[in-house]
Parts: sequence; C-alpha cells; structure tokens
Amino acid sequence: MDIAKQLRAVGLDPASFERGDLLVRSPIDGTATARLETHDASAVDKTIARAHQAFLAWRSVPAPRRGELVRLFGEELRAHKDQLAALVTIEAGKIVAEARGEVQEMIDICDFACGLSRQLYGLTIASERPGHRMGETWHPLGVVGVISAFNFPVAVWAWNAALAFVCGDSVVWKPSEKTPLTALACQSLFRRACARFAESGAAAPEGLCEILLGDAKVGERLADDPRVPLLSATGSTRMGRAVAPRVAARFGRSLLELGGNNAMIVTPSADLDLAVRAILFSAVGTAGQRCTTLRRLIAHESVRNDLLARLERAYSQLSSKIGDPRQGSTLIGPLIDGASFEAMQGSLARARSEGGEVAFGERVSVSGCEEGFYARPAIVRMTKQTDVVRHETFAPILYAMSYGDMNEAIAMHNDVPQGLSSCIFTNDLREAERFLSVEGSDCGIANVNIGPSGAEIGGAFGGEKETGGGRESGSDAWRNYMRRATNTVNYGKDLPLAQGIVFG
Ligand code: UN1
Repeated sequence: MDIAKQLRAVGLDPASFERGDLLVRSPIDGTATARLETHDASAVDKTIARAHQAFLAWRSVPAPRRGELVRLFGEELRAHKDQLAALVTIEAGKIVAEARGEVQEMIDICDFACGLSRQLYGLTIASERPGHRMGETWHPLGVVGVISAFNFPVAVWAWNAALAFVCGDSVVWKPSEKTPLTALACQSLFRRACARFAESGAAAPEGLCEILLGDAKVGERLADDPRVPLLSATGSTRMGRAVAPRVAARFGRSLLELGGNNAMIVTPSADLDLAVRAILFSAVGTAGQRCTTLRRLIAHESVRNDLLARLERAYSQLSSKIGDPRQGSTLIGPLIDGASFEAMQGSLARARSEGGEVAFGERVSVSGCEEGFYARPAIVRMTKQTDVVRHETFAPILYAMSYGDMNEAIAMHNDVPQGLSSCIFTNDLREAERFLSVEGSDCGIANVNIGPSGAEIGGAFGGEKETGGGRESGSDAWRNYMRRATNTVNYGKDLPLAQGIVFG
C-alpha cells in the first residue's frame, strides 16, 4: 500500500505513524497502514485550551482577511487534490472518482466561504421608538467541535471548518478512528496555508485547527466541555443520542447530521431510463455508505415490475465493477469493515423473515484483497414497509415497495424515523409540486428527477426527525457558527420605553 508517498506529498512524515494505541487498517485489503497516539483526558483539555486561545485572537481579525486564509487553504487543496483523494481511497475505500469528488466538495466550500467572508450580514430593524435604531450584529462564536464519520472523512469537516474559520471561530476536529491520516493530511495542508498567510504579513494563531484522535470517550469530552459552544456531529443516530444530551446539559448548541433512510417515489409518468441511472448511482455508489444513499424505492404498481426487471438486470452486471477502489474501472469498493458486512447480512436475514425477497447481497472475493469486505449490492422486494426497512443499515441494500395512489406513496415515504433526503421521479407537474409542498416529503432535502445523494455544497445540507435537524454547508448555514446580538441604539435626548410604558 503506497501510503508513504501520499503522506509525504501533503507534508506528513510516515515514520511518525509507527507507534501508538490506535491501529489503522485499510478496508481495501485489511493492511495495517499506521499506528497513532490517541488523546487522553489531559491532552484533550490542553487541545481545547489552545483552540480557545486561538479563538480569542482570531475573532478580531477582519472577516475578509479570515476569508483570505480559507482561500489559501482552497489553493492547497487544489494543488494536492490527487494525493488527498488517494488517502481517502486508502482509508475509506472510496473509488478514485468519488474520492476526488469529495476533495472537490472541500474546494467548493472554501470558495463559498471566502465569498461569504464579505457577506456576514445582519438586519436593520425598524424601531417602534422615535430616535432609535435597531439592528443585529453577528459575532464569532468560539471553539467549534467537529465529529466526523468515516464515509466522508474530509468533506464534512471542511463544510464546518471553512465556515467556522471565516466566521472567526477555531475548530477542534475528532475524525473517525478509521480515517485519522486523511484528517492529519488536511491539518498539514491547512498549516501550509497558514504559512503562506503569514508571508502576507497576517498571522493565523496557533491552535486554530486542532485534531483529537480517539474513541467515543474523546467525543464525550468534547461534548462536555463548556469552552466548546457548538458541537457539529455527523454519524449514526446512536452517536447523536449519546452526544446531544451532553451538549444540551451545559446549554451548548449542537448541529447534528445523523442517519438517513432516503427514498425515491417513481410515478407512472416517470422517465424510467433516467430513474434507473439515478437509482444505480444513489443506491450502489460509495457501496451504499452515504448518509444520502437511496435505501427505499416506492414505485407505482403500474411501473414496478418493469422498473425492477431493469434494475435487476443492471445489478446482475455489477460483478465486474466491484473491486479494488484504486483501479479506474471499479465502481463499488469495499465496505468499511467486517462488522459492516455482518450488519448487512443481518438486515437481509431480517428482511427475509419479514417477507422480503432478496436478490444478490453476497460477499464478493476480490483477488489480492481477500481480507477486504466486498459485497454485491442487494435489492429486496418487500410487500410492505416493515421494521427492517424503517431502520438504516449502512450498506448497499435497496428495499423496493409499491403503491397505488399518491397519498399512500407520501404516507409510506414519511413513515420512517429519519428525514434526510428524498426524491420523486415524475413528469407530472402536480405530483412534483405536491411532493415538494408542506404535505409532501418531510425531509431536509427533496428533489425532482434526480436521486437523493450527491448534493452540491451551495444548499443547506441536513434533515429532520432522527436525522437531527442540523443544516451545514451552503445557504445561510453560516449562522450556526456565529452568535447574534440584537442592538438598540438611542440617538435622541428622550428615553421612550417600548410598548408605550410610562414609568414614574
Ligand atoms: C454524508 O454521507 O455524510 O449529498 C454526506 C451527498 C454528499 C454528502 C454526503 N454531498 O451525498
């Protein structure tokens, strides 16, 4: 595994990753890639203290100057796109095109954040009192904690970090234990951007971009620390349930992006060719390990058989596309580990016991990668939406159901605990608009004639219900990373009270 070359290219010394309590393996073939030291309680404390000091200096740097640092970071990412993507492939098992796409998301959010650094606008509000002006000011917030998952090991951090930096915050990042090297690579590139920033006479404080390595305990310490006013956490609903109450207990804010159970409704008027292509990318891409992966297909009974026949044909031709993600012809890489494969098999067994008819889903042996867990994506025909369908299994399983009328389709669509992403395939304007309306999809993302995954960074990303309610990335998600002050200024000589109160 040629990881040393990639590490050197991003400014890291491979020799420094040879000892420590955290053993990292590549999902491609199970090779051990590194050993790293994790952070104990006192190291966590010192790291947060450093980040807090950095915040105190950084908050006073004008926002457009902060944007310049993020612009320089974006340049480092452009220059090292291939190397960083190669690390993502090695640690997360993503195919080359998707790993490059992930780094592209980082570059895009840096560009977005840089522009935003001149647009952190507050409102001017009409005061009810004469000689008074009201307005709002957005101030930097503090240390932003970021917990990220293995499946988007760099982009999700970048969505948070690029916005946090222009908003005047520092960032403490706890990456997944499965992908620490890609995190350290980002930090190293960020340091290079800081060095170039310094050449222009500006200083980025030490501690602006910190990393904590370790297990759930480290995440809990970050969640408990009152010096961290915002914790942004991406991962399973189980993780969110563990972390969010701890943050709430100290009145901190959390921004949660948890499980999804994303569906597609296919109506009688849908373009089935388009639907099949969208289903393939969103159900089997990233080996079913996106939070936005398509997991439920709700097809009208008039198109169901045709659609499923086409899909099963397409799925049956996938075998040659499953393999080592470093090879250009591969479309489906490995699952992250054996536990993930076991979970997939467990859900398929449960689906059978709940009346499902399972096609494919077995383990695939990839020559030279025998220790990796490669799986053939599964399609499961269900007669109804049973418990297993309502549960998110982070693997390539597509449950297919059918419906008779649109009310039934929308009810089935919304009858799951998660609310991340959704879509409808239709050429009927009424159906499309109804799906997007208040009585339609209850998700944070609702699309027409495109699949649920692969969102651009310009929109707010996140979802409702057990997905956690947070919004990251584009639109006005930046407001999460700042605190709002409402200001009333009296420029007159009287002291009129609001609500017409006369006092004394
Ligand atoms: C995730 O899986 O945590 O929309 C994020 C998408 C990507 C982000 C997924 N832009 O699929």
